[in-house]
Amino acid sequence: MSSIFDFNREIDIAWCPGCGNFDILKALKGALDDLKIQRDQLVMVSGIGQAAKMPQYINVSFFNGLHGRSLPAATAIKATDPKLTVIAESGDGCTYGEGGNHFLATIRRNPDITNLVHNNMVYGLTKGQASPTSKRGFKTPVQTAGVYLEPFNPAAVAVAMGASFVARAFSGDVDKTREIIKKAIIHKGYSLVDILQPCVSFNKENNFRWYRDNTYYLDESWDSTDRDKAMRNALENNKFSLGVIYNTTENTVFEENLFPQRKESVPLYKTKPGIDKLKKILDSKKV
Ligand SMILES: Cc1ncc(C[n+]2csc(CCOP(=O)(O)OP(=O)(O)O)c2C)c(N)n1
Ligand code: SF4
Repeated sequence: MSSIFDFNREIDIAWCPGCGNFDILKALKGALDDLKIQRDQLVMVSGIGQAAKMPQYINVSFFNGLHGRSLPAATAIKATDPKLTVIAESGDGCTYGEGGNHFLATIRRNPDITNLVHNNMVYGLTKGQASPTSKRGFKTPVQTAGVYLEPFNPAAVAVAMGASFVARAFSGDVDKTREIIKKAIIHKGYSLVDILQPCVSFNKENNFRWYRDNTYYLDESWDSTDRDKAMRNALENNKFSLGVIYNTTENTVFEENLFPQRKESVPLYKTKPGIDKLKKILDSKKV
């Protein structure tokens, strides 16, 4: 199906044939179309990596930041014009490794942005080193005896830090991922969607079959507003749950709490500088 986010010309996509990133691209475009988001209402932001190429394959305005730095840029863009839909999209290494501190700070700030993390449990772009989410024992050309660390648990960290929306998806299920992405975009506040994604070239262990065998969907009766249950669910280490694990609307939204927005609710770049007021303040400090 065509999308307003398609380019009207052939584009060169650098992902390997069979890569899970293609399905995420499909799911995201479908979600944006379903929500009838217009091209001039959306800004995408990414870091560095295979997943971080995503905004370049969608016909939209985007900002490609440094490795791990998509979230502060996305937060600033949203604060500048709160009417925009802002999506930050990157890999597990970029978001939880290089961008780990920004991940924590963004959860605390709770800007109304959507964070899609392509979690392939490996560094794809740099050819297969372990990422923070690589499983214990995962062997790579660098970790030749296998990773000895416990994997980083994004959902548990996000729930523990008080994230307002925490979900997990599997790229192999395009329609279900599309629905989860829609919920994340609609949610007011920071939304994390950790999307399990096979890297067919550099992670032969966590392949499509492995993800199918090691995931299950939360059922209809799941109460995603119960934080204690969400925490226990996120800490489960036998199988990964899929769906919205936790959400709340009780947290203050970052950009709504910014002084200029509270007063005038217009994009920062459109606010008047108030030279008279500034002059008065400066004059009052003169000795
Ligand atoms: C500060 C910094 N450290 C390391 C790198 C090298 N680097 C580029 S991409 C990448 C890994 C990307 O992995 P991930 O975020 O998991 O995305 P994927 O490529 O798997 O989609 C690394 C380590 C860099 N560009 N900048
Ligand atoms: S290296 Fe892995 S993540 Fe990168 S495009 Fe190929 S399959 Fe996808």
